[in-house]
Amino acid sequence: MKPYVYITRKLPDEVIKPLLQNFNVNMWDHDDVPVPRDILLSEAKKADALLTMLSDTIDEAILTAGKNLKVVANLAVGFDNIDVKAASREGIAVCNTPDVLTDTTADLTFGLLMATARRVVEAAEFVKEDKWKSWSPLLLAGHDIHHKTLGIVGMGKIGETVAKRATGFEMDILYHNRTRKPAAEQQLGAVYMSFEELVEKADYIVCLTPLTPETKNMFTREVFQKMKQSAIFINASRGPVVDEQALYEALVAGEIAGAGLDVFDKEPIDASHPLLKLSNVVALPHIGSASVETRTTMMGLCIDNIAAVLKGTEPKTLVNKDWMPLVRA
Ligand code: 8YV
Repeated sequence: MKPYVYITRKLPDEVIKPLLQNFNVNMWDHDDVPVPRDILLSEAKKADALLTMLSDTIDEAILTAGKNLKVVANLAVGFDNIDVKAASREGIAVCNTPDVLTDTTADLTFGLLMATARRVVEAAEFVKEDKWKSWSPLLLAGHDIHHKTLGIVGMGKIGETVAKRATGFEMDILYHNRTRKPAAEQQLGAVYMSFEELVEKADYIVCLTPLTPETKNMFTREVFQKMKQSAIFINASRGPVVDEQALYEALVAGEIAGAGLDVFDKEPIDASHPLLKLSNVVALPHIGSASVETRTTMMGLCIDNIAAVLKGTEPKTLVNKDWMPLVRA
């Protein structure tokens, strides 16, 4: 019997083709809703491999139920939806999609910063809604990006690539990270500082840190109050890194000038959410890595990782470096 691969979202035929020769493949065939928990659980019980998305919670219950499960390949660089420790304990490889999405996510992050600072979305709606009746000097005037100070919180690969983009705009670059990044300091002139100092000094604060117990809710009301009143906050990492209520209150109180958000506490965010009512908020549906080229490459990488593990070899992008495949009956 061929090993069984379950994919939690419909992927294009040409992407899954390489799997079909050696594996039985089944997919959750509805683009508009994530796979329900009970179906995920029953599929995990049968599957040798799962190809998952960020919206699938792959917790201990799913992992221990997967008696044949050998690999979970997540279509994302982040893996905060997966209990990696439990996976290691169960001998299940966890794979992600780093590197291939770095440039694309940095492009979107920088674009979101530009859109928010220069009020691009508001201005585009203004034209389409037939509100453009005359010209005035400060009509939809935003703020400059060039020569301003960019503060990057989370200087991983995406953070460094955003910093690279910023050098083209002759920005001063500040960063905060768990570890110092000598290459970014030497090559991009990025200046390391504490989180507290960074949020006070930066004109634009870009959050790119992974979601961990340490980063959860790190942007509190107090943090927003420390920012300049002209500051713009960009989040392209994970929603729960921010206290969303605090962000809303800071925006309404004029403690910061705007926010560009690609991620939210609860995704998809409800359209009635108060944050979405604010004209100085640009909201996107978590599209950081969403270019056709990059998503196709990410899907291919997941497929390659699954094929590698099911063949008994090491996958290209393994998260749990302590993974030891169990010999399963
Ligand atoms: C994912 C992301 O594509 O890679 C990540 O961690 O957040 C995005 O690039 C998206 O979450 C879909 O799973």
